[in-house]
Amino acid sequence: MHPNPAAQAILITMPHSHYAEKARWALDRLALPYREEPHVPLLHRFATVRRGGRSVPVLVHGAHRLTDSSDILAYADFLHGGGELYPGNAELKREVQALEERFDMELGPHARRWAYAQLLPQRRPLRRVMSRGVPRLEAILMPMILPGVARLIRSALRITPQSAQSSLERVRGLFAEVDERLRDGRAFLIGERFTAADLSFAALAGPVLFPEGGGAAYFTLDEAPQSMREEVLRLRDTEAGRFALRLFSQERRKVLGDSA
Ligand SMILES: N[C@@H](CCC(=O)N[C@@H](CS)C(=O)NCC(=O)O)C(=O)O
Repeated sequence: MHPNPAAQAILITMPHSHYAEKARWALDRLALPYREEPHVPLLHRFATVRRGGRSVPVLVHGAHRLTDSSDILAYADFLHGGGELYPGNAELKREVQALEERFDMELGPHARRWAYAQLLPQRRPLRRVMSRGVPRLEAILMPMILPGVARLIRSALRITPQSAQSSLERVRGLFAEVDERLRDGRAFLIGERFTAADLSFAALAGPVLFPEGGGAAYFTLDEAPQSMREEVLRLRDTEAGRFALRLFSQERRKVLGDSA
């Protein structure tokens, strides 16, 4: 079925989800018109399951349902005419996809686990970020369901002090790998241009960097516990951290003209 580019897309999200930010960044950059439909955790399932998904983000576009952030990036790139987020050169494209997958499988989950371990006890800011822009009824229900949501997140992500610490080590390791890659002074992770690899790294590092300029709802640094703040500042002060923050400030609001 051929996509109907005129139909307005719907992006189902949770306000604080870094995978949702990954998709949002791609849609914004490639100028695909969409309406965002944010939900609080748990209640998001009513919106995702009936669209054939489970987690957020889900993109609904005409008859199309994209239930994974990487599929959304590939789809948006295709609609835009191709070659923007994924290079035309097959070898480079494979490298970009491999890095994107690595960040999806490792950086996303480990950054999230460590961040939740620090932030789940901070109920007031947690409630604020998780309910930004959600339907009114969900915002009203949020204080009642938040304790259960926090328990569910802890058990689903197997959060313990030990697992959180080992996730932090994994994040530091990934940052060190990105530091190494950037050591030759390159401006982007692969090739000469911004690609899905750069976008994925920056978006999925969001929970450990608290970047400004993106579309995800985050705590302010002041609201985080002291030990987390110190670690965030350390990560920001690496090559990889500076690189991600630069992408947020220089690339996040860039909108590419339609190539069609
Ligand atoms: N592979 C998925 C992962 C998305 C993901 O883990 N989303 C989280 C939020 S950051 C989620 O929706 N978790 C709740 C659930 O799975 O129902 C993607 O890239 O879209």
